[in-house]
Amino acid sequence: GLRRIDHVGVAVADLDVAIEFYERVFGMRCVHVEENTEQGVREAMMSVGPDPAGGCVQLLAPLTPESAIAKFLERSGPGVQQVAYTVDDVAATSEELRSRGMRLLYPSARTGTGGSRINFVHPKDAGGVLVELVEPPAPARDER
Ligand code: V0V
Repeated sequence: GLRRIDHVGVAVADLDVAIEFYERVFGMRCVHVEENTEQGVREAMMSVGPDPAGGCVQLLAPLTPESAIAKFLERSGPGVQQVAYTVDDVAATSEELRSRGMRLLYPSARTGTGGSRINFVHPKDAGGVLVELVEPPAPARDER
């Protein structure tokens, strides 16, 4: 099942400009920057409070014009693109959600930020919200 909010993903045109904005205006701290070619993004994890496990904003900038983020920016402009939940077992939670009629975007999990394993529920099945499932890399970020 779902454990907590892992991050809220925000589509931005320019990653460095967005990082500076979130630091200066909201006082968030950039804890990780990564390029994920499979997902077509350059992304930054912004810790909301002192502990990133308390929840992050993930800034997402497109790497290519065909990427999901480029398409989103074109259609909707910058803004919230996804809500991501931490799960213990992405395969098991994906299967559970499939059994409840949700379309998962991938047959099996792909690689996300920091070596996590990720899958997504199609936004048309989840009330217009792109839902991401995140299984943190071992050792789990959250061992409670
Ligand atoms: C599209 N739609 C959305 C949406 N994207 N609604 C809410 N939130 C979004 N983000 C709506 C769109 O307005 C259309 O509605 C309809 O869905 C189109 O569906 P489609 O033609 O099936 O799909 P596309 O081509 O618009 O693509 C949407 C999906 C795509 C979600 C399938 O963005 C995707 O594959 N996303 C998963 C990968 C991803 O987002 N990667 C970037 C983050 P109408 O007009 O029909 O009503 S990478 C990441 O999060 C990482 C690395 C990490 O967390 O670690």
